Amino acid sequence: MTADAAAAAPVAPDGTALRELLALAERTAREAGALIHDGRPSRVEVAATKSSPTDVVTAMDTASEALILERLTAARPQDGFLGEETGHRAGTSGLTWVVDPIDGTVNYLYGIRAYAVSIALVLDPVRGASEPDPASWQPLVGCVHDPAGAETWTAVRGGGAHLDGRALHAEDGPELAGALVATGFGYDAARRAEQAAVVARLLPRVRDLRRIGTASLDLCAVAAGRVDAYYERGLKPWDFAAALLVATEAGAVVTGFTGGAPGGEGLLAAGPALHPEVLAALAS
Ligand code: LIP
Repeated sequence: MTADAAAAAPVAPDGTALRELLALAERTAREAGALIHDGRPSRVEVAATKSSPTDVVTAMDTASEALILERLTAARPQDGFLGEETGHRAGTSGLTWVVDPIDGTVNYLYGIRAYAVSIALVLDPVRGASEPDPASWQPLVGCVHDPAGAETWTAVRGGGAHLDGRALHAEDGPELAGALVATGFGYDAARRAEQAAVVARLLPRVRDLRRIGTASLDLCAVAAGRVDAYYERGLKPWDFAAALLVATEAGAVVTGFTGGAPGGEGLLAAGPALHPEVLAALAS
């Protein structure tokens, strides 16, 4: 690497090259992906439920997060950790790993081959003992590993997004009537009724809808042009932390439903030309 390139290479506040941190995230995601994919029993049992009887946890969710936590804290004990199954533990570096050990748990439970391991590292400008907030954090590196599809999505802040090493460039997007739009639904019955009403209004106005069941893969699909847009309300930070960076580094626009920062109240990702049309359609 030339001196100019080294000088331009993005680094974390502690001076670590972001590409080195991405390599750690990817290595760990691949190992966890092999655990859940190769070790998937013929009949997956529900180990527990969370927000509702359909919001399930399997033993593999727990095992995957334990492996990821062990690898990341062994390599970087100074960083914070926020995982879907074990919650938040503060660090001292101002950096936090945000982890979904199996995104698409219901797909995994049923044997539907659309689930992923999602690992992101975010800079928390607030820097404190509290959980990092998607409204203020800065994702630095992200890795979404799809073990069933044998695809790995990666991104570095300011360094672009890649699918299996190939650069990703999100398209501008078609007009609304020609758009293939992905979405997802919550685990709460009342919220699902609201979300069904939105679908009923949107479906006649677009090409078609897709419900893949894995937010991280939905966002990566926008980055790769496999869908034209993706929206969902009720996501958790670990669902989108890594794939949000993949989508934005590929050139997609990712906001909330009122145009601000994306988060649990709403996330919309689309190409730059299509994004305002979908935003307006959701607002109406
Ligand atoms: C899932 C998301 C999906 C959403 C599901 C669930 P999980 O995450 O990836 O987009 O529609 O309700 O939240 O629970 O499988 O990690």
